[in-house]
Amino acid sequence: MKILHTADNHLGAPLIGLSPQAAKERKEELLDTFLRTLRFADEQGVDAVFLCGDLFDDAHPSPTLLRQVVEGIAACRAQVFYVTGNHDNGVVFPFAPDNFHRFDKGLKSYRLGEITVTGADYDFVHGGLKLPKMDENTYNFLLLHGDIRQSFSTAKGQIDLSQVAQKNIDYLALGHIHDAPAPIRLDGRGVARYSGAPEGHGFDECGKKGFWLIETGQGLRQTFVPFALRTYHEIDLAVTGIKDGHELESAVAKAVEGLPQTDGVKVRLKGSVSAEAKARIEGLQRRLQEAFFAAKVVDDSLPDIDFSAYEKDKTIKGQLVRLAAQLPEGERAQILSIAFRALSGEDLDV
Ligand SMILES: [Mn+2]
Repeated sequence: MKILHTADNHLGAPLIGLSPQAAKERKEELLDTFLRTLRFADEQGVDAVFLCGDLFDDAHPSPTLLRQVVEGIAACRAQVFYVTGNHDNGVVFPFAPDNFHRFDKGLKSYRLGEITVTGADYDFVHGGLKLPKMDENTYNFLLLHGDIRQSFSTAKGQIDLSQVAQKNIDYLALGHIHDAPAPIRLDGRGVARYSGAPEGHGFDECGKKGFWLIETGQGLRQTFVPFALRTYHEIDLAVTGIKDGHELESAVAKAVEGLPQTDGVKVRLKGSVSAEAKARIEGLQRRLQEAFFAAKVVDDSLPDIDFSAYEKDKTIKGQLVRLAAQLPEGERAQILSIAFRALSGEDLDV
């Protein structure tokens, strides 16, 4: 059997940080990716689709959006299982197609061939979650939206690892974390996985996005399927030694070379750079924004100051430079930069 695990689609999200035009476009893309996912499931002969919460960005999606989602589900041949998340908890569907199975506040299980699908909506996810031991002779899937933790917590949305271990779970399909980090081992039998958001929602969600395709057989074969229409990229750029704005511009151009212009790019400047080059950053960001779907330059660089010129000064700056001589090289420039900026009356946020 084949199973598709997705979550955190956040349909209808306002996508703050993008221009109104780009936000509108991106909003349509999130829905498009969800509907494409259902069509992909059919093409691949998927038997069950898991929607693990935050399908919508809030519990009151527009009637049009709801209708498009329900129609997409109804047209899909797979059985579709849905648990709510912290964003869409309490959402009301206009009608439920025959292949749509929504979990409510108590635990509920469905048997589908050799798999058992158990789940509960977000209201039920908390430290008190009590799971029965599942039938060891089927593949057991559990669907929840929340944050899995090693330590016990009674907070809502938090799942304590000991609540889900030793229950014969093969795969705990999670939503909530928008990255898809490595699986978390539950016990000798099963794993927990976040699917991650299928599309990045902004510069804090960089890298490959998609969903998991799972196949039963000798155990569970799990394949990540990159599926996003656009990717947000984060690039660290070492700027030490760059003398002027022109050089900085070439370095940035080289760093983003080859990236699709339909993607988003965030360039983070690191190291120390001349004041002249720093003055060009705003213009640089504007040009990147024209070239890419979205762009941002984050300036984490320090001003390039020749501290040795102060070594003999009978000033506070001179004294600081002499004191800092015993610090390791990397730290010295950083600490002195902060101290010099403070001395020139800048408000510092360190
Ligand atoms: Mn989410």
